[in-house]
Amino acid sequence: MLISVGAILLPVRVRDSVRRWPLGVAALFMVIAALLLVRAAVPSVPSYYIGNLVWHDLNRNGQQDAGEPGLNGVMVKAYRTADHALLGSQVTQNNGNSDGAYVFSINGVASVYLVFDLPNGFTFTSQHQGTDDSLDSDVDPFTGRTDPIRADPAKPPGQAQNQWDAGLLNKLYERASAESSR
Ligand SMILES: [Ca+2]
Ligand SMILES: [Ca+2]
Repeated sequence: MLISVGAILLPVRVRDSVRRWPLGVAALFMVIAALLLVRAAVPSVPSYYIGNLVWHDLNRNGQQDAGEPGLNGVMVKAYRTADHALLGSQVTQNNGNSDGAYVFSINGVASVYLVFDLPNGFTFTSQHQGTDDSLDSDVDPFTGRTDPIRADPAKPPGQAQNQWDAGLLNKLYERASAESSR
């Protein structure tokens, strides 16, 4: 079927599509703009480091004190909080400054938690003692697990979170100390 548009004769389908295409283009631009806005509104996850110490809590107070040594050879595992997927593992070692050190580099994962494997003869010290997070133990003594750890949005990418430590007690050491003090 042909209709007259001014002096132009066009098929109805062509005429309709010509009339509607500006709306189609506008809608396409709106969709693209909306996608760009959504992308801009969703913050990317900054990279961060988690560390850094497993130590022997000699006086059993749940805090790092002068003279309490780091413990090498302890397995530390990092899991993604969302689905409990294992992201990686570390064995504590001397990092040039201290025994008992570990570090994880986290990229693109919003939240993780750590699990510390107890060596034979050891138990975990009390969790969250005192007011200084850089000196306390962050491990649940019953599960060996930390709370979820997230990047600090106020800090730039590559930030270090070195306050995630684990204090261990040694039953044999405690017994020997108690007997020697009698
Ligand atoms: Ca201590
Ligand atoms: Ca801590």
